[in-house]
Amino acid sequence: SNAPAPLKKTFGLSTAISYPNGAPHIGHAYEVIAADAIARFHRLDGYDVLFSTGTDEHGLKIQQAATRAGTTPRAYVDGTAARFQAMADRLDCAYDRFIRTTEPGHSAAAQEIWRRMEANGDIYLDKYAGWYSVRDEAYYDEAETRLLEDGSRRSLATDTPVVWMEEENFLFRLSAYQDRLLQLYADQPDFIGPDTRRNEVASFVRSGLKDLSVSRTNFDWGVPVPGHPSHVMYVWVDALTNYLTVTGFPDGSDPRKKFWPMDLHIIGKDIVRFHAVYWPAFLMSAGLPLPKRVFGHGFLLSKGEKMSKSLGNVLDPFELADTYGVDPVRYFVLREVPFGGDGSYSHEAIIGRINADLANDLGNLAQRSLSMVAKNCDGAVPDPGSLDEADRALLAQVDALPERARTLMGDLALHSILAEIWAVVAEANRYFAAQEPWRLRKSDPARMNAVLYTTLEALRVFGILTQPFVPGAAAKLLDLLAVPADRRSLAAVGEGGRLVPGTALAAPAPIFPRFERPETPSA
Ligand code: ME8
Repeated sequence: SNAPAPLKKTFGLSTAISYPNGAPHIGHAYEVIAADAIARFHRLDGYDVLFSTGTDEHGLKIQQAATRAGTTPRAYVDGTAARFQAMADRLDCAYDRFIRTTEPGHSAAAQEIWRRMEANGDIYLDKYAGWYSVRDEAYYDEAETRLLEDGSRRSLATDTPVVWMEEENFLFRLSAYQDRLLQLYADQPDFIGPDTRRNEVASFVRSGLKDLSVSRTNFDWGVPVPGHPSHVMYVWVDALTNYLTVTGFPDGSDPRKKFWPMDLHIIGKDIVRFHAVYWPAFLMSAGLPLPKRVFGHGFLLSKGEKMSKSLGNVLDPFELADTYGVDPVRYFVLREVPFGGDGSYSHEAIIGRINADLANDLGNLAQRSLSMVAKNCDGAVPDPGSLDEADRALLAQVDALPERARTLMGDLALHSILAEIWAVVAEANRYFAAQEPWRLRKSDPARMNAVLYTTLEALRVFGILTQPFVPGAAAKLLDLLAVPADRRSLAAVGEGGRLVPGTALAAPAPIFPRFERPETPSA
C-alpha cells in the first residue's frame, strides 16, 4: 500500500566533547563506551537514534598545548582530535556524528545562539576581574581559592593554578535564571542524574548565581563574538553549543532537527554544573527547548587512584584493547562500575571478569551446547518436540529480559542490566548441568533435543541482549546460531523469533577466549 511508514520514535544522545590537549585516556573511553551501549540499546529497541561525540578544540588550554608542541593550534588539533576519533572507532563505538568545534558549521551555530541570547537582553559588556584557571577555563572568587606558601594560588574545587586576570568581557545574565533553573529541577526531577548530583546542583543554584563571563580578549583561538572580533567566546558557550550543531542548528530544514531537544547528555561528574546550570540557562535565553536529561557518570580510577601523568598510571585505551580485546574492556567497565558511581580498573579485576563471566559462564555454555548440537544433531537446530516444565521455566526467565532491561535502561542502570542478564546465564548453566543432555543421547534423544533447543534459544536471547555491550562477541554468537540480521532486535525475543528446527549451523568457535597471559601489561 501507499500508507506512510509509521514514524519511528527518536532518541538523541551525546557524550561530552573531549579536550584534545593530549592523548585520550580510559576515562574518555569509558564515557564513549557507555553512551554507545545506550545508543545501541535504543536502536535495537526500534528507535531512530542520533548519537554524537567529538572534540572541544578551542580555548587557551589548547592554544598553549599547541605552543608547547611547537605548532599551530590548527595543526595541533588536527592531529590530536584524530586520536580521539580513532579511539571511539577502536572501541567499536557506533557514533552517528563526530563533531569538532573547529568545523565551520559549528562556529555558525555558536554565533547564532550568541545572537539570540544578546537579542533577549542577556549579554552586556563589563569589566571582569577574578582568579582565572587556564586548566578549568573558569574564573574563581578569591574565597574559592587557597594561597600557597610560594604566594601562588590554586582553585579549591579543582586544585588547579589560578592567576589574577582583568578583562573587559561580555557577561551573560546568569543571575536572572536562578528561579527558572530551580523550577526546572523541581518540575523535572529526571533532568539531572544521579540524584546526588541534582542535590549538589540545586544547592549551588540556591546559594545564588552571579553573571557569567562569556568572552575573552587575552587570546584568539576561539569563535569570534558576532560584531566584536577582538573577543572570542568563552569556550564553554562554544562547546555546549555542539549539541545543537549536530542536529543541524541553525538550519531549520536539516533532517536531524528532529533530534533536538536531545534525550540525554552523558557527561562526567566534574562538568555537571556546566550542563545543568549554564546550558539550560543559555537555551532558555535563546528561546530553545532544553535537553531532557543530563547524567553525570563517575570517574574511573586506576587501582583506586586518580590517573595522572605524574603518577604514571594513565591508562591508554588502545593498549587495553590490544591486551584484553575490545569486548572484554567494554564489558568490564560497564559491569564493574555502577553507572553514576566511581569505579576502579585493575589488571586482576578485568581478568577475573573475563575468565568468570565471559569465558566461563557465557562462553562455555555456548561452546558446550553448540558442540553437542554439531555432533549429535547433524549440525542443525534440533526439533524440540514438546517442552517440559524446566524448559518452559528457563525460557520464561529468558523472555522476560527485554522488559527488565528496558526498565533498567530508563534508570541508566547499565551495570544492573548486565547483572540481570548474567543471573539468567547462571540459571541457564544450572539448567544445562541439571538436565545432563550428554546422558540423554542414547537413553532419550527426544529429550536431549528439547534440552539443547532450549539452551540454544536461551543463547539466542543472550546474544540479542548483549549486542549493545559486547557487539563483536554478540554478533559472533548470533552468527553461530544462524540468526538472520533482521531478527536481532529486542522485538525478536520470545515466541515470535524462536530458532527454526532444521536450520544448519556453522561449526562452533569460541566467542570469549580465556585470558591466559599472567603478566601485567606495561603501563
Ligand atoms: O571536560 N573517568 O573535556 P575533558 C571518567 N571539553 N570520566 C572522565 C575521567 C575519568 N577518569 N576523566 C575525564 C571536558 N572524564 C570538556 C567537555 S562538553 C560540552 C565539554 C570525562 O576532555 C569528563 O568528565 O576534560 C568529561 O565528561 C569527558 O571525560 C571529557 O573530559
